[in-house]
Amino acid sequence: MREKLCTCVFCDGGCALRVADEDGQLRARPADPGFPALCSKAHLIDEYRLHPDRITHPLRRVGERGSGRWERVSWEVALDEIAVKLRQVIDTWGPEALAVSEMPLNHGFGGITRRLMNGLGSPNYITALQLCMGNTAQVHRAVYGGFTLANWDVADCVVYFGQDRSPEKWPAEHLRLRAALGRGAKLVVVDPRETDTARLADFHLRIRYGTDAALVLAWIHVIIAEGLFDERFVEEQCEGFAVLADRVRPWTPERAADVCGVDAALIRETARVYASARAAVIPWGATADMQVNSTALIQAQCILRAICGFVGVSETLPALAHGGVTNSELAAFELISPGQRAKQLGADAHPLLTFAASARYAGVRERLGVPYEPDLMAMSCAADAASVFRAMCTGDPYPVRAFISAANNTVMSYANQQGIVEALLAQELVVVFEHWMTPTAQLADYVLPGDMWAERDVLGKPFDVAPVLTASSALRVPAGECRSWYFVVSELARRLGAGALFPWRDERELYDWRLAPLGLTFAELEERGSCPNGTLPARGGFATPTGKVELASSVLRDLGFDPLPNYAEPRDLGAEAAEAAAPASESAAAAGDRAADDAFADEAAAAAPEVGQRAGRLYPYVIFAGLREAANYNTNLRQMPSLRAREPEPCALVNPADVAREGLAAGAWCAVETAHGRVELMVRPDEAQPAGTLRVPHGWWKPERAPGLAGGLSAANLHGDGLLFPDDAWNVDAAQGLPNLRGGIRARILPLG
Ligand SMILES: Nc1nc2c(c(=O)[nH]1)N[C@H]1C(S)=C(S)[C@@H](COP(=O)(O)OP(=O)(O)OC[C@H]3O[C@@H](n4cnc5c(=O)[nH]c(N)nc54)[C@H](O)[C@@H]3O)O[C@H]1N2
Ligand SMILES: Nc1nc2c(c(=O)[nH]1)N[C@H]1C(S)=C(S)[C@@H](COP(=O)(O)OP(=O)(O)OC[C@H]3O[C@@H](n4cnc5c(=O)[nH]c(N)nc54)[C@H](O)[C@@H]3O)O[C@H]1N2
Ligand code: SF4
Ligand SMILES: [Mo]
Repeated sequence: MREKLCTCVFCDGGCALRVADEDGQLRARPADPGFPALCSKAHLIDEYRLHPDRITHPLRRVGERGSGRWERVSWEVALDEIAVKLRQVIDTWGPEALAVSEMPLNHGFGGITRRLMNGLGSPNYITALQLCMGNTAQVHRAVYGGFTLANWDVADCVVYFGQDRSPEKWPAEHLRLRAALGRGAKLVVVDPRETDTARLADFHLRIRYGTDAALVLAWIHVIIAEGLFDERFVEEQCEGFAVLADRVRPWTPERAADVCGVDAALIRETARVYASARAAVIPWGATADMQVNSTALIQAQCILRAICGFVGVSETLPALAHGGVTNSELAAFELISPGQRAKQLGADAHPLLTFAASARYAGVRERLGVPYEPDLMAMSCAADAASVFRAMCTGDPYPVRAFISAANNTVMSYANQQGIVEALLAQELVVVFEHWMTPTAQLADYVLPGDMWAERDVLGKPFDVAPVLTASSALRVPAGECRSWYFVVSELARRLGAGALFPWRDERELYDWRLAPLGLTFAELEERGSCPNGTLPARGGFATPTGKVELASSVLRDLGFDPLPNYAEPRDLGAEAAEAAAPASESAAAAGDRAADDAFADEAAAAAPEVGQRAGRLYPYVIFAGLREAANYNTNLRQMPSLRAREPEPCALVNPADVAREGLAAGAWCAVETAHGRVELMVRPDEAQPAGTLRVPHGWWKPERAPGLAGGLSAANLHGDGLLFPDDAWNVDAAQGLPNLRGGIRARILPLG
């Protein structure tokens, strides 16, 4: 095999690699020697491919769903039977009774799943990407008409909300951050934890979990009050400045200091640092995505960039792609009828990511001559996940009876894991496209074996906003009978009478068709590695309904929401109800225990005075899910021996003062309980974790444990962070419908014998 260029997707870092086969060993190097972004996981291609647990042929369930027993079937049999059942469901309940959750980054194909669903008439598409960047893109769109990206090459001030980058966690951005700091850029980190990244910061604001929106409102207050904004940009390009100024007037640094637990003088100083930078950036980060105030926070960040004049300077607003066929064009949204769009689940209550919001941009498309319906970051036309799971369980407002999970461990990648399990159990058909017998696959009727990134050719980044197209070449043949998602979708389409939607014999033919407008073939792109994509001509103005940067969003207003950002205190109604209902004696006993510990609590508070959290008596700790681990990726990679040795058990990070106060011990097992659920974790004392708060890890299940419901879905029912967080209306961002996993929810921690 000669050296090939490819893109690693062992995580969503998407590092560009140059891989050679040296005596049977694959050797991965950074594609650009001058930019050594790659982590240790990139070298595990064969360990992953040839892992004995990998599913390498189609499986059909034997016995009850979730019993953990399977038989091998041929692709023909599996696809025939799935198509027959899908046809039955669609004919009985309508196409909207089919829901899909997928992660296109993982299987390498954007657009094709939507193309089939649009052709069949189902609007009920969800993805875990909704919780991660996809929703950010929709808020950016409401403010600017597009999704801004930090321009690291010019940045002289970086503001991070919780991002913790390292050589093993998004190395490319870590390198860019290091380079910016090397040039003298200032770093402001807003994070309750003292992370490695926070240690590099000029200013570390140890904010109370879930209160970031209040901080940004105060920054805007200072910037307007002190006249630090870009008057010309505001005057010429923005609309809504007067109402914005009214909104932030009460948000003095003193008020935000009370809410956020950050010193008012520090809030003032950092506002000035940001506004007086030449080229400040607020790079995208997942922390803003999973809060009850997510829309308000992201909107306030967008406003900050705009009024300080950074849009188009350090914050790039890419034009929509048009040339090589984008995912949105491939998805062919014109195929789904208005009547079927209107049935999209959750769009009435939580419209921002749905067809209902997309419709608000029809006039913009006409004005700017956009020839297709942009599905910005694949997230402008999605259903509300919690509403889909509810309809799967209850049939309300109508039945959803068939579910496909494609390259997504659905059970573990939203809130309310218990509800998702119930939703899958209530289906007539569950199909999972996977590498492993994940907790989700354990609840399937058919598990279909997918190829992995080093076994397929991928035409990369044909997003609507991607300025480049990349080719990633297969390094090995697929293990066993593993096949691509294109094979599965096109074969199902053929069996469902929608074969005309997929006239391409295989993915390479599809890529040639997508590249034809650029006069390129996929083979030619493979030689080059990448090429620029075409873009729509700039016609002036922003792609918002008013053509301006909308500081007060007309889209949010028309959808029935506050057009301006505001801050609402995150609540835990479950914990509050439990505390109100607890017998006085129990509360008194709990209070008594704690009174005895008051000296200790004071000490802990003194150790981290700026991060005091507001918590109740039964559930005294504020929790957040996250702080990614170097040795795994979301719910994946825990079956890889070399990685598991580095991170063998799921750990709660607990401040040492709290470890002592709760009678816990390092390395001992504890239970973390919220009013919604319970998990078991190993105690890891951690000075960096503020007193009164707990970090619970994301995505832990144990592939070595017994599969099936009786075995607790390989310990997913023991460790999954989604067990702790409800998806009830009070714990989601109202406009987006997405759950809060970042503060607000409270927990208690108990030693386990
Ligand atoms: N090795 C490895 N790398 C990964 C991943 C992985 O699983 N493994 N996952 C990738 C993915 S999908 C993502 S999205 C990124 C996520 O990476 P990050 O954006 O770094 O997010 P997390 O690691 O979840 O959490 C980071 C910080 O957010 C802080 N935080 C929590 N709640 C709040 C809050 O309310 N406000 C503020 N200001 N801070 C808060 C936490 O204290 C924590 O320090 O990492 C990516 N990189
Ligand atoms: N409860 C909770 N939910 C969350 C988060 C959280 O912190 N807590 N984080 C959110 C975030 S930031 C993100 S990015 C998303 C992540 O959502 P996803 O990226 O969907 O991540 P996983 O849930 O780990 O599911 C990925 C699954 O795809 C499989 N897979 C990987 N590569 C391939 C492939 O090439 N082909 C096939 N067929 N399968 C493949 C893996 O085996 C794994 O089971 O989850 C979000 N959801
Ligand atoms: S950070 Fe590591 S695992 Fe993620 S894409 Fe880059 S090399 Fe692959
Ligand atoms: Mo993510």
